Amino acid sequence: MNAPSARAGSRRRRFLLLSVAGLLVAAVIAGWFISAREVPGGGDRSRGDLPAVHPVPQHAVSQSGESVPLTGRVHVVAAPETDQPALDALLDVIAAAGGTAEVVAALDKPSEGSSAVYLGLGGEASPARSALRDLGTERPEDGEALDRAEGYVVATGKLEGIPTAVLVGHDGDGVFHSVQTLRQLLKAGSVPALHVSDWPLMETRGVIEGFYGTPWSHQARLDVISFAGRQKMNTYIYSPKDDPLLREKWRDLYSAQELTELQELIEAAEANHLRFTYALSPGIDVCYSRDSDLEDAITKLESLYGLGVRSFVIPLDDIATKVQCPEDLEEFGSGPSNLAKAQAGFLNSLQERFTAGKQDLQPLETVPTFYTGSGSNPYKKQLGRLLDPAIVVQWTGEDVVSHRITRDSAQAARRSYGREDAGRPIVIWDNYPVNDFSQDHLFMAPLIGRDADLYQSVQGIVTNPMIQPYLSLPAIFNYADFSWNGPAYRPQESMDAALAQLAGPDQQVQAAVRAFVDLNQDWQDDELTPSAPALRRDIRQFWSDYDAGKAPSGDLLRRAELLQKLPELLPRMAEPGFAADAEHWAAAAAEFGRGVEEAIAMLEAARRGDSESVAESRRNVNSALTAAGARTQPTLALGVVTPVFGDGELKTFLEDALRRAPGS
Ligand code: LTM
Repeated sequence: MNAPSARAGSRRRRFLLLSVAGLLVAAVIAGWFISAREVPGGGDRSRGDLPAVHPVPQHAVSQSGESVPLTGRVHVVAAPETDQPALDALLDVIAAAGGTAEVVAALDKPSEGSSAVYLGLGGEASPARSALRDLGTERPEDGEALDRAEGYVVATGKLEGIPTAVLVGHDGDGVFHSVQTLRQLLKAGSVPALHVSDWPLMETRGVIEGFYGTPWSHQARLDVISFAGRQKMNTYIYSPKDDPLLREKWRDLYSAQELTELQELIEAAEANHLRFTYALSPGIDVCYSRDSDLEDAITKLESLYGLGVRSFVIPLDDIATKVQCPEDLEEFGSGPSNLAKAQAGFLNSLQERFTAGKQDLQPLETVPTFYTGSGSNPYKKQLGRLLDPAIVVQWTGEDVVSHRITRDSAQAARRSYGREDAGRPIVIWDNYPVNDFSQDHLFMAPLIGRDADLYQSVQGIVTNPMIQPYLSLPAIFNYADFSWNGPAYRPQESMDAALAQLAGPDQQVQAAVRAFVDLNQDWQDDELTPSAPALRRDIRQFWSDYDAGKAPSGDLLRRAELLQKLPELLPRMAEPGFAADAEHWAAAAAEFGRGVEEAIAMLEAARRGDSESVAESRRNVNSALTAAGARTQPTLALGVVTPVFGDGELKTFLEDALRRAPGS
């Protein structure tokens, strides 16, 4: 769907749109020395009193034994080839805990009162793996964790007489992830006695900056990459629709300044164990059979390869659905599947001429022009038959914006883009929480409606976020949780954890963030994301008290007071970018908060028969309504728009109050 039609169709789509005894017996049978409970297969919620970890690990148990303090002297035992970002992250964690780290290649004479952390690969000969064996706490799941890509184990115990934590990864990614888990497990600067065996269920987990509208700033990209890395995602796809050098001017090469910024992003992605995927979208005016266009595409991709990019996608979405140039028409005819023939030829040639000989590239990906639905059509049939089977397809679900994505539908989609006997690997391009088609709205409800076992049908999932990068972080957190361990994903739990992390420790700030997010739940009228549930509850209670002639509970008034403080409280969040992105919505919410307070005062004055106060409050409610309706949010192509909240509950409340107060 192209931008204007996506926008025009926006409002239209609103409508289309385990017993403890049993476990102990099992543990004894297995010879595990554990004191905690666990639900296998990712249901990691009864892990004794271990701190919550997101994404939820496949297996995590608390154990009897000592915790490992990171507050004093800590020997970090790491072989020289240990992944540097993982080592840096570990040193950060120790410093934040108040400890002093000393990095050594082997632990000869640990000083008294010190602790040790082993960090490294899980190969049989590695010091970290030997340390894990020496702890004597290995569990059956460790084998799987250390066999699977990105898997890792975190275990604690005593070695050489000192408290020791061992962090072992299958590969560099796994080593890095183990540190991210450790970071969340600390309790008062110590690692509790535990054993975690973990791995991701989806191979591709990430963010696709793939929306229309103002592209993210360089700093925002760096921040999102760092956030995604901490949440164990592994992919960032650079595909902003309004970067002309990706689409309209796809043939043009980058300037030195642009190359420097791209280089920084590529390095940041590497340092956070993310794949930087570059998306070149030539479909607007490419002539698929013209050699010079193929050469131009190869030259552009080579320029990015030279910078260190090792993953590429050729998105062919939102373009003409038939070939355009005379050469293509002559070569592929004008039938309905001519586009698929032309695109398959172009992509296969890129695969042969650009990919061939480069051993370090990820499989090439594409977004077909028909990227939705699981049914077949002449285009998909032809593409499935002709396109190199190694090329991965990105797919958005049954719709462009898919409210539900099921395992069966993804299976059918795999088949529809593949050869008759075999499906094709697909990555879900998930159009949530993207708001380019509704730029006056924010979509901040937790990710819902995706089958927990989707990982069995797809290679991965990437979220297409909102134009506001920092307001997209909660959803990105949800996607990280869902894609790592779908069966353990609980939308609200994940969202609560995300908001707590982004807000930081201040309780008042946390309450402000929750109140703000509550106002922005409504995802195109989806029944699983009801609009402003907490506000609605307070409003309902208010009117019920009012109609019964009772004194109101005060919840609505407290909420109104909190909304008025949003512009002051949101900038105190641990993540300052959130407040900057939210600025105009927060200001409008504050005006609505003022209006609600005035409306309550107006209704109380009316009860007392104080007509002068009613009149004054009425004026104030009206001025709040006008101020809240101001056009303040700049957009790229739509001018300045009014920030809108959910289904307009605040506005409706004020209008109802004005109508019900005498003298209207
Ligand atoms: O979804 C795809 C493959 N393409 C575009 C996106 O760029 C856009 O962000 C979304 C939402 O408007 N719709 C699309 O069609």
